[in-house]
Amino acid sequence: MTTLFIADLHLSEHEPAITAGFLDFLQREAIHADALYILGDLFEAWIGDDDPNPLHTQVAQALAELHSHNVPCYFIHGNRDFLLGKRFAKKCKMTLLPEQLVINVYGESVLILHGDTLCTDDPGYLRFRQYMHNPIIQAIYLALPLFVRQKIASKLRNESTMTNRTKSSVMMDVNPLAVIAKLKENHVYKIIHGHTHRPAIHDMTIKGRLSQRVVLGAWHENGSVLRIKPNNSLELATFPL
Ligand code: LP5
Ligand code: MN
Repeated sequence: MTTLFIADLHLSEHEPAITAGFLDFLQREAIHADALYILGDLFEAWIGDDDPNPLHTQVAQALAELHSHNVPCYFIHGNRDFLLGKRFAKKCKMTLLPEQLVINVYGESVLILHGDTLCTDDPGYLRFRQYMHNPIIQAIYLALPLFVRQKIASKLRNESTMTNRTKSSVMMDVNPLAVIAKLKENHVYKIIHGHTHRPAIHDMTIKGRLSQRVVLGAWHENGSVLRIKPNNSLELATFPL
């Protein structure tokens, strides 16, 4: 019995080894789990559920396979795939969750989220995020022809890669005070997120009690997964793809 958490796979047709590693992970491990939580950025960039990319069909079929083995799969949007919608989620037979949620994992309350909203030292990004999450802007974007959407997505990805080079390491990480505030607001002592690509288990003390922040790793040469067992033990593992 294990509950699995992953994030930041950034799947794309240009990285077939990561896709192959993910499909293998689903077959080998996730299919035996109690549940799989995907905490955002499953895809490199999502431009709409109507994108006929064959990679998406392949991933949807593999995720739907979990459902047929009674393994529920849950998804929280990341900053790359925030447009992933109900139509694709239905194909994957996965449940779309709100941007942050307290879940019960073997009797313990755990807050899960992608992690970008904790980067409060980067107000420029948070403004950009607010703009990208505006429903009117999203509706206009989704009404554009696919090739235009693809062009805009590539432009945004390039801009992001360029501006990230100019940002400090502190700015690119979560803000520790924002983390503590989030834990307190939600009355939890455990938080799991991705986004920063800095896998670690951080111990903290909140209201005199041990508290933990788990950061999931991005998938590059290796895959990364957090396993929680019924005794609430945490194992943050990497494995070759
Ligand atoms: O993603 P990553 O790891 O590179 O960096 C993120 C932040 N960047 C982003 C941008 C995404 O990578 C782009 C995703 C495209 C998705 C598909 C298109 C959907 C379009 C929908 C329209 C409604 O999230 C980056 C953070 C970093 O994480 C660490 O937290 O720093 O933030 C930025 O790069 C934002 C910049 O700081 C500010 C904004 C630059 C504005 C560029 C405008 C270009 C306009 C072009 C329009 C055609
Ligand atoms: Mn991210």
